[in-house]
Amino acid sequence: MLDANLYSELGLDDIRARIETGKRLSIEDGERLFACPNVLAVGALAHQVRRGMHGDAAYYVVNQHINYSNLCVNGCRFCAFGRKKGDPLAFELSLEDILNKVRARSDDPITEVHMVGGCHPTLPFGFYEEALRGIKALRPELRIKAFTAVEIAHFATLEGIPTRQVLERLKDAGLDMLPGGGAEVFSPRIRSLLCPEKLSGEGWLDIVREAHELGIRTNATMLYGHMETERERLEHLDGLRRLQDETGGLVCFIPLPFQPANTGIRDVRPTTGVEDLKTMAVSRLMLDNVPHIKAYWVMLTVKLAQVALYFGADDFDGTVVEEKIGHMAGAESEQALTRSELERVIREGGFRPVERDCFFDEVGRGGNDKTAVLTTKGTKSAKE
Ligand code: V47
Repeated sequence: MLDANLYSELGLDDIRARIETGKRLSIEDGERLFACPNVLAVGALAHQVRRGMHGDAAYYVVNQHINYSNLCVNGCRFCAFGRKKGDPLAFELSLEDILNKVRARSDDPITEVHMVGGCHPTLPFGFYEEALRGIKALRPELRIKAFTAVEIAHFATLEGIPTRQVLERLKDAGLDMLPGGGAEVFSPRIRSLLCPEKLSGEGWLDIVREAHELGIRTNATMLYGHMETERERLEHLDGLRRLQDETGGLVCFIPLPFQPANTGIRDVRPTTGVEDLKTMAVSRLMLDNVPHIKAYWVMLTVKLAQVALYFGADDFDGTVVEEKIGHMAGAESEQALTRSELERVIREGGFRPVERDCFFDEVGRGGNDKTAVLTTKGTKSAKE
C-alpha cells in the first residue's frame, strides 16, 4: 500500500489516486513525475503497477543477436554502429556468414534470433527473404525478430514496392516479429538535429501500424538522454500509447539510455542512474496499455537493470551474445550473459525468473537445457 501522506507532501496525491484507480496519466502528469525529487516515490508507483500486471515474475529470453551489416545510408549522429563503405569498421555478412552464426549456436537452447542492420545501400530485397528462409530451415522452432520499421521503409524504397508488401513478403519468408529500434524520439525537432535522413516519427508509427494490421507484433524503443526535453519523451510515449489503443500490437517497450562514445554528439554527459530509473518508472506509468517494459541490461548495465525491476520493468531481455550497437558506442556492460547468470541476477533481485520467447509466451524446459517447449499459448517449440 502506498503512503498517501508521502504523496500529499510531494504534491502528487492526485496522480497516486489516478494510478490506484487505473486512470490514464496525462503528459502534464508525466512532467510532474519527472520533476519529483523523490525517485523512490515515483518508482513505488511504477512498481505497484508492475506487480499488479506481472506479480513477482521477471522475464528473460535465451536469444542470439545477429547484425548482418553496419553499412548505413542514414548517418544518424547518435549512432556509433553505422558506417559508410570503405570505413575500416564497416562490415557486411554474406548469407552463408549469417547461417554459420546460427549453426555455431545450434547446440544452444535459443528461442529467438534478433537480427538487424543499418540501411544497406545496395543489398537486394531477396537477400533478406533468403536470410529468413535459411534461418528457419536450419532451426524451424526459432522465432525471428528482425528488421526495424526504418529498415522496412528502406527495403521498400530500394525495391520500389509499398511497405505493406515488404512486410507481407518478409512474413511469408519467416519473419515473426519486428524489434523496437529506429523509433528514437518522434519529435521532428530532435530528428532534424540527430537523424534528418532517417524515416520520420510519423513514418515509423505508420509502418508499425501496418505491421500490426498484418498480424506482425512489434516492440518499441525510445532513445533518451541526448538533446530531447522531458516533454518530448512524454510525447513519444503518448504517441506509442495512442498507436497501442488502435492496434494492440505492441508487446514490449524499451527505454534506451544514450551511450555517447564514438558518436557525432559532443558535450552530452551519459545519463545518471536516477534519470534512468525515473525514465523507466514514468514509461511504465504512462504506457498503461503496453504489457511489458524491458530493462535492457546492455545499455543500462546489469546492475542498474536489476534495480530497474523495482522501477516498473518486468523484462531483462536476454543472453544476447555479440552485441554491437551499444558496445560500439561505449556501453560498459558484458557482451553476453548465460541463462544461469540471468536467473541469478533476477532471483537475487527478489523476483522469479521466467524464461519467455519473443511474444512472452513462457518457455518450459523439461529438465533438458536444449529442449524448449512453449507452455502458455500451446505452440510447441521443441528442438528436434
Ligand atoms: O534503434 C543507437 C539505439 C537501437 C545508440 O526490440 C543507441 O527487443 C544508445 O532497438 N546509445 C537498436 N542507443 C537496439 C534496439 C533493441 C535492443 C534490444 C532489444 C530490442 C527489442 C531492440 O539502439 C537503435 C537506436 O535507438 N542506439 N545508437 C547509442 N549511441
